[in-house]
Amino acid sequence: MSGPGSGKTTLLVRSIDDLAARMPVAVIEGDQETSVDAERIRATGAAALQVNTGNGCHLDARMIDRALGELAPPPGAVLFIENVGNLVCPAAFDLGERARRAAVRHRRRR
Ligand SMILES: Nc1nc2c(ncn2[C@@H]2O[C@H](COP(=O)(O)OP(=O)(O)OP(=O)(O)O)[C@@H](O)[C@H]2O)c(=O)[nH]1
Ligand SMILES: [Mg+2]
Repeated sequence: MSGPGSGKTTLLVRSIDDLAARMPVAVIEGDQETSVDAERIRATGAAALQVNTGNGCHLDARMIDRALGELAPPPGAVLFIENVGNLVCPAAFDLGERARRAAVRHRRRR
C-alpha cells in the first residue's frame, strides 16, 4: 500500500525476481481502472489477477476472497496484494493479510 505512483508494482516485480525460484508467487493487483499492473507482474512469470474497484478507493476482503478463488495459488505460495494507490482508505480495511508494507520512492542518484 502507498500513494499513487510511489513504486508498489516496481517493488513487487523486483521481489518476485528474488523469490520466484524459491516459492510460488501470486499477486492480486487492485486498481481503480486499468490492468497494466497485472500485465507487468505476469511478465515476470508469476500469476496475477487484476481487481478493478471502479469508484472504490480500496480493496475489501470479499474482493480478495473472490480473486483468491480465481487465482487458486498452490499450497506454500506467497500472496502479494497491491492495494489501490491511496494512503487513506486502504488502511481501515482488513484483507486478512499477515503483514502490510508501504512503498517509499527514493530519489535516484545522479
Ligand atoms: N526514482 C525512483 N523511481 C521509482 C522508484 N520505484 C519506482 N519508480 C518509478 O516510478 C514510477 C511509478 O512506479 P510504479 O511501480 O508503477 O508505482 P505504483 O505505486 O505501482 O503506481 P500505481 O499502481 O499507479 O499507484 C515508474 O516510472 C517507476 O519506474 C524508486 O524507488 N525511485
Ligand atoms: Mg501499481
